[in-house]
Amino acid sequence: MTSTVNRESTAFASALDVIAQVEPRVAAAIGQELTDQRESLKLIASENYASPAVLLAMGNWFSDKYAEGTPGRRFYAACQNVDTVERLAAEHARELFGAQHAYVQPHSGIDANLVAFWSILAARVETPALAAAGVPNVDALSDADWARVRRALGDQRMLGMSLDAGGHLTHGFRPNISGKMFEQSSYGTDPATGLVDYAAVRERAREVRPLVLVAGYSAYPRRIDFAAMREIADEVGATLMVDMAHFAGLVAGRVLTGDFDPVPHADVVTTTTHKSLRGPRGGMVLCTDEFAPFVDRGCPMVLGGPLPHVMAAKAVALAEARRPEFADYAQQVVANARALADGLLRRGARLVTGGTDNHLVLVDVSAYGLTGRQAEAALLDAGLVTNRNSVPADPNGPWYTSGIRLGTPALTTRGLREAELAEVGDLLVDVLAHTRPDGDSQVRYRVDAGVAERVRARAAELVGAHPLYPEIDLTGRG
Ligand code: DSN
Repeated sequence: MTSTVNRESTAFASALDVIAQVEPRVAAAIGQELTDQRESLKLIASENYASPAVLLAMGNWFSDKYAEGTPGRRFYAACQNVDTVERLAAEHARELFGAQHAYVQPHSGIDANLVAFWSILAARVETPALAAAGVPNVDALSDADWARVRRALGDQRMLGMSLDAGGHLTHGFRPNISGKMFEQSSYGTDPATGLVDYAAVRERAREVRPLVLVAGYSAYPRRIDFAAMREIADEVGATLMVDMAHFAGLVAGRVLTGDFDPVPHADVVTTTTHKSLRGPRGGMVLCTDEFAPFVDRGCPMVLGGPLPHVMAAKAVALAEARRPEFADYAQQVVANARALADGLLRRGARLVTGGTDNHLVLVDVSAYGLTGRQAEAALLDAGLVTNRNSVPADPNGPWYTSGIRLGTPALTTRGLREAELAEVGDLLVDVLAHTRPDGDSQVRYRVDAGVAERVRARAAELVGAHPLYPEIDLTGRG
């Protein structure tokens, strides 16, 4: 055992002992979560495993600080150390992504998108209205002018990828506040290929003339041409916003470059920090200088007080992502996703778009007579953790769905490689091909118990060969 092993084991074991003195059931649940994560074969495309340094950066007294405002301009006293970590996180983000400005306070992807939407409204609707009225801020507007500005703010359009094509709820859909802020229109994918058809997006943008054109996805297994999206946005006078929550790690690791890197092309880029970027659970906004003053007002405009302990962890994660080994990781994530897709295709699985060129794969399980909900549950019985997802033109809607979304960021962090991911493809098909709906239920199913047992055992061997957090040994803890 090296001294690093001793240090990290000691840190986590001591933390659990301290927690157990107050509420042992919480300490036990935290310990059990490590055991469960170690034992499961996780294919959830939006999850990962943050490093011990990232995890430890969150468990401290930064949690006790209020820090509304931005570094150097706080509404609370004694924020000098929060300023240090927020500045560090923003600096790492700017350097890593080549962005003009970074705002690291959002607590999640939804929050980051809300900051982006309000910033775009503020920059492109409110500010021109103030200039036209000849006043410096909204407080100086007459009641009649303010009523006009509010109507203008509420009268804007957003164009984003449809949900069943892989778009995200926060891109203007009604169950999310964005769908109540904007009149939403969407673009889909080509029914024959499943790919984004940029000519069709242009056509749609010409019809809709949106204030905001959104590019980005949570279930599209291909790259997006952001240079093409920029051209479309420019043609119709839209602001281009990219939600790179899913693929931020691939941008950071220089797998997505040139036309496929959103940062040089978009006005505003949002992301989470915990998916392929492998940081703490949180969000972030990158933007051009034009939007920076508006983005920096995210708290208190739409965000609650910043979480300084999470900003500290973001700084650590972004520092990690600037290391050369993170680029190797990002390359491997994509190589593993290709191997997984190839393994599935060899066994005759039907994949949306026929494959992948990012970190995720979308399997259409209607080919096995299953809903996504049945497939997800049967795979879980066999020790394979996935999540159901709509496919384009999904007849089963967003709850039952017809798809299973798979991703490789987590398994790649564990160290699995192409041959193992190809075998995971085999295991997935073994289970799906031996699962049947129970009657006409969209929920109940029957899975061949022998197959599920065999797959579970093999899945355990595969992850057992790549221990999760090998540097953390909690055995013998009090
Ligand atoms: N929940 C995330 C995902 O799974 O893709 C996106 O919000």
